[in-house]
Amino acid sequence: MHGQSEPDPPYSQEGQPGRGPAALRRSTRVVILTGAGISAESGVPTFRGPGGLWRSYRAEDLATPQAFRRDPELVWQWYDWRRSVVGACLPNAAHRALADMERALDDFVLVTQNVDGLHRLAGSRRVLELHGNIWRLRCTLECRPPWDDRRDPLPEIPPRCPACGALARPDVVWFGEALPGEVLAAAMDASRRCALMLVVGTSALVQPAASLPLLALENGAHLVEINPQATPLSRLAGEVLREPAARALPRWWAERRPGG
Ligand code: BJW
Ligand code: ZN
Repeated sequence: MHGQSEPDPPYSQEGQPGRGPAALRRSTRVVILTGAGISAESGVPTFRGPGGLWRSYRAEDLATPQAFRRDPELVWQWYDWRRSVVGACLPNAAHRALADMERALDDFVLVTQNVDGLHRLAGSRRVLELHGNIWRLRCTLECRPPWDDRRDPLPEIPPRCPACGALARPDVVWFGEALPGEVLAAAMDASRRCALMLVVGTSALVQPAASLPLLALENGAHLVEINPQATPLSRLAGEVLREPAARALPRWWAERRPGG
């Protein structure tokens, strides 16, 4: 699906009729934005849509600072359960294709809204985690930097800061909280600079992540969406693959991998 006014994809100039798209250049500036859908085929539940977490739980009861102040034990039980679910999941072919993309391209930035850590597990080195990481905890009094804790289940609910004994919280971004400033700034900068942005498995409803593709478009980038369902971005994308990520992304990449 090609929007009429979209610029040509960065690879079309080299494409030969009837032979499909040509390879990207190593130097093509690429940004990837991923959401929960990329991990769906690994077994991680998404938030919205069929089987999504927000079908069974209210976001306001669990993913806000108010909810945590009201009932830290309830919030932690939910996160402990989600850690056990994610801990049993492995990266899929879409995560692996992105790790390979990082190795094959010189200017590649992977931005994720996911907190599951599966991109790193697949071999991605540089990942901008906009919404934090479910395997990291932080002290509510901020007496020390956040720390990794992969214990599953956690031995104590709610967990405490090992340094000062205050309540610990998951190092994730809840509704109404600011995203980590440097991470967001780097994601915005990369989005403005890129020639090609791939948006994979996000409903594109949650701000400010959902605005990154708009920054890319404003600066003339080609936008590709991989998602079985339509999103607010679909009509803006120059290319839409209405398929699950683990099928579409490895194929998209294999057809465009430089020198291969
Ligand atoms: C597949 C697939 C397959 C299925 N293959 N695809 C402007 C306008 C309106 C509201 C706001 C605004 N600016 C800010 C707000 C408020 C709010 C917001 O955006 N609300 C909207 C929902 C209305 N934003 C915030 O509050 C943010 N903070 C903020 O802006 O702060 C400002 C501030 C500044 C200074 C000081 C103080 C404040 C924070 C947002 C935090 C989001 N947190 C969560 C939870 C993280 C922790 C946890 O995991 O528990 O992040 S909510 C949840 O949504 C999670 C996700 O990262 C995020 C996005 O979801 P995602 O990834 O898109 O998943 P789904 O489920 O929605 O979609 C999955 C998609 O996959 C679907 O499209 C499927 O079709 C597809 N799919 N299978 C490919 N196999
Ligand atoms: Zn502390």
